[in-house]
Amino acid sequence: MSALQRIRADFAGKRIAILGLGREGLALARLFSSLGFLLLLSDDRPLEELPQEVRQFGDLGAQIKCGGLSLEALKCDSCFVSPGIPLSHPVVARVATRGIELWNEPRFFLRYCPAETVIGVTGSSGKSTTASLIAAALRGTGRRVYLGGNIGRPLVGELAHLQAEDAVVLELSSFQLQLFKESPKVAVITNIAPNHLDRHADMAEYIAAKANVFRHQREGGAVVLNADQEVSRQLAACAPGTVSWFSCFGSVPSGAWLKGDELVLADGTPLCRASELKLRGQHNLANALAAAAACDLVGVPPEAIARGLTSFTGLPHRLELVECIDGVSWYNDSIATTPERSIAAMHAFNEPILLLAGGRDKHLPWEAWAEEAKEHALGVVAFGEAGDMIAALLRARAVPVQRVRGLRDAVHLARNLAPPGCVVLLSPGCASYDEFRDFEDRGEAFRALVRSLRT
Ligand code: UMA
Repeated sequence: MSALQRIRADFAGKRIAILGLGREGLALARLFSSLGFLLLLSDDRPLEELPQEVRQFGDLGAQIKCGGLSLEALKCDSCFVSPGIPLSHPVVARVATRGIELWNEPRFFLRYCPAETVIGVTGSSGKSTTASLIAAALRGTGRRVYLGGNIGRPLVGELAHLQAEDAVVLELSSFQLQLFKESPKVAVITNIAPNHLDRHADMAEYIAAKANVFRHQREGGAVVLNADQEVSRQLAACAPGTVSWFSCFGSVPSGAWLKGDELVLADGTPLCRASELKLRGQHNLANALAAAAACDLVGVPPEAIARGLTSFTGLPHRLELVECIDGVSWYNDSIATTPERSIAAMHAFNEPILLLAGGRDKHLPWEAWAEEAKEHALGVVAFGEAGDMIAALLRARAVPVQRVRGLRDAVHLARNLAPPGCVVLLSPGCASYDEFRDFEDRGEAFRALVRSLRT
């Protein structure tokens, strides 16, 4: 049976609620609507603020309830929840207590995906880069590769085209993994550090969600873990399949590690030199090793792994060089929505750094970040909701800091403060939602602001 036939059979006669009409919700609505299912589409935002496409589903017979998630969901048989909606949302919580099964787009995709090679990548940071590196190496083998998930591309729409011999690389967030009852055959956890503690009850719940990427694996499953982190090493104990490792600091029994300046497989097979990678920073070395270990597990030859790693030039909003103006290099690292990631970004430069930090804090610890800023930054411009908190921490350590309102003011002040030879680094350590739609919107605004400095 094809994937679509299986979906038709499993969901026959069921009424489906889709809560949250963003990228995932709309992709699901397209699929289910094309298969003729009865749909309820609902969102907390009013209809006027949602894409025009939502109305078209109404014309096709879907029930549309916007301006508040609808309790009509309680009358449905299956409920799909967008990752942006907390499971503690009163409507979602009521649906769950009613015993209605909660799904999300990647969980559903995984259930029906016909591809034999599926690699799920999660972690607190580096997931998109690692997933992209794996996809680049796999493409080098001539296979058709689908890269999607949290990286911004729901893949349910591809279920009709996917073949058993295709490869899928799926980036997965803790919000998505929370609902998983199956795991991809090959899983990667890049690292674990505090993140999203405004959404998860505590670190234990966050780690448990991440562990779903391998916890439900069956025989033949494998997970790649970070040997350099105690919290990751501990996860090996609950792996049902085999465990492979990556390390920047020592050899590993299987997987990939950094031997001097060379990335090698566990058996000593050389891949490439660290200096051949086009990505900056120690954290990207770790991402490359994680990708190499995953590729090795699915049989990508070492030459193809090396080609993938050394040809990849990076993703937007991740240590992305925007402009060099009057000897100052402006970098967009808007993806850094945690202090931990902002620290990793500071470590990627030898040049003096003027750091732009702030936005909406996610209830994360900032002490270590402030110590690193003292070490690595010649100054900080603090902006957004968290600006006062950040400024206070830095002043207590005598780090030069100036507080401004938003990103626009931060860029204009940085223009005046940054000496030639310096890097201005937007690596905010916070979520963007106080000022922007998401980190991409913030990164694009930053690019535009920086480019406007030229005129
Ligand atoms: N909504 C409600 N009520 C709420 C919250 C949201 O109705 O309480 C509605 C919103 O009004 C919106 C809809 O839900 O219309 C969809 O919101 P969403 O944010 O879940 O949106 P999607 O466009 O489906 O994007 C999601 C992921 N978003 C989040 O996890 C918040 C995207 O990850 C992902 O790329 C996309 O699915 C495809 O899988 C973004 C992200 O920030 C980039 N991820 C976090 C991260 O990487 O740290 C986890």
